[in-house]
Amino acid sequence: MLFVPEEEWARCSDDSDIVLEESETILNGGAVLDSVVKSPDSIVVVTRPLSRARFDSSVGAKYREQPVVRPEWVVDSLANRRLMPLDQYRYSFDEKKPEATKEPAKLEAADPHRADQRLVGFLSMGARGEKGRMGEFANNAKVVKRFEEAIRIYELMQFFDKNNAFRIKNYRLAISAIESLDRPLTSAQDLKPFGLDRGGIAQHVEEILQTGTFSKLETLKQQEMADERYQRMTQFKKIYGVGDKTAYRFVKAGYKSIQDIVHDQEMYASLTDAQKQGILHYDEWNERIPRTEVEAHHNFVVKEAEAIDTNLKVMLMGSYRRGAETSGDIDLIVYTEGVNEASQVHENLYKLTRRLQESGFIVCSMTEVSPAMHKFNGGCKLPGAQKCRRLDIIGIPHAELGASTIYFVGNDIFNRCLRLLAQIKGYHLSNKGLFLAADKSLVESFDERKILHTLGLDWVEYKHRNI
Ligand code: 8DG
Ligand code: MG
Repeated sequence: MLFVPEEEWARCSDDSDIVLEESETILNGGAVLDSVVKSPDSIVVVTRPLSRARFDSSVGAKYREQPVVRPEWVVDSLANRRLMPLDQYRYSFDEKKPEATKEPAKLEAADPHRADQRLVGFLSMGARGEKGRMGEFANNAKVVKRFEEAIRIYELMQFFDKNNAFRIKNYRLAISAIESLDRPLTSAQDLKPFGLDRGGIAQHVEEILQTGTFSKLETLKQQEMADERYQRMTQFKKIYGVGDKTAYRFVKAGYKSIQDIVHDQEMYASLTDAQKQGILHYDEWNERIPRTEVEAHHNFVVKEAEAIDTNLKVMLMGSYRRGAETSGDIDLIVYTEGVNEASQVHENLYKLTRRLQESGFIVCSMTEVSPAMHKFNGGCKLPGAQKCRRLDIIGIPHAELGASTIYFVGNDIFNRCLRLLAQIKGYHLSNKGLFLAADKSLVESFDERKILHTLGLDWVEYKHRNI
């Protein structure tokens, strides 16, 4: 069972955080791990067959009034990056089947509506499939894009004027409805099943479809341009390590520029090390890094690693591995062939980090550099280069190469879908490996293909993991 706090789903639209991990398995051998449940308003997702009696005796008292849905809702919400309308996904409790099975769920006869099969389809070719439909669904995409833009501006305004919550919710509902349509949008009448064929949303849909323009959005854009506070929010949120709350603190304090933050000694002292570095490297860290430069950084680290130990391997991960022309940062995995013991793994990462610091390549660090370190987050510069780039390194046991690669190649939506698929099938997937959910025994951690295969997937090319 998963618990998905509704407000977290509401935030999916800005792609900042879909918190499936944070609200993971609650029913664990019959014990309810209440502390994991973030909010009693959560939507309850039943991932294994469950009887009403079992539900009532475990979490029913707290969640009786909350929507209980099938995992297809999560699948479709992740695929669309939107909170889908709940009605068509309601869970009907299974009174016959026992739910406590120690075996991973077996695939039954093909049923295109089953969540696991839909996930397999989505993960194997979902991204390509969706893109292929874009032409035919151009009007749907056009309306969604305009509504998304309106939501973005309303969300900015929301910090200063709380009157827009219902508008944001209405636009989100409309987007969910449009994205769940299985045919091209031709008029607001198509949204009748969702009760959106009348009222403001219907008018906006008609206007966009008939004229290609959206006058409300134009007004909102003008309001955004006219109000400096909104622009400052956007500017401050681009500081590495700064989220909505801190950005709002800066705007409320009256800062107009990044320099204003630095000049307020008290405020500056209250910031985290990462935020301070984010301020220092504001321009550089907001720039995308060309693919060839990512490769140059990798080559540099590989040479330094070889100088320490020829068995110390460095692999590029992240968006680079998914074929991106530019990357936001440089993501590296480091392991030593045949080394799996944690203390040794940490020690080797430490040796490499120290060497990179001494050579002047690493110029700043946001994590403690010590013989117990398991990751490094900081900044680096190639010899003779002007620009500092963001660098993330994780040190892993060799035996976990496959699971770590899946995790660090991403993207995060691909990972979340994969973890959900694992859960539906009675497994638990993390960056450490694929485990049986029932007894936590390891199924596979080294071989990426085997992990995918166990979950019912053929090999998924990295470039097809941009979902
Ligand atoms: P970019 O740097 O070019 O912007 O894209 P990226 O390489 O895909 O993103 P990243 O922020 O560098 O993260 C690398 C991978 O880590 C990402 O593709 C998937 C994995 N990852 C998760 N969950 C999360 C998460 O919550 N935050 C981040 N930053 N990465 C995550 O699976
Ligand atoms: Mg990256």
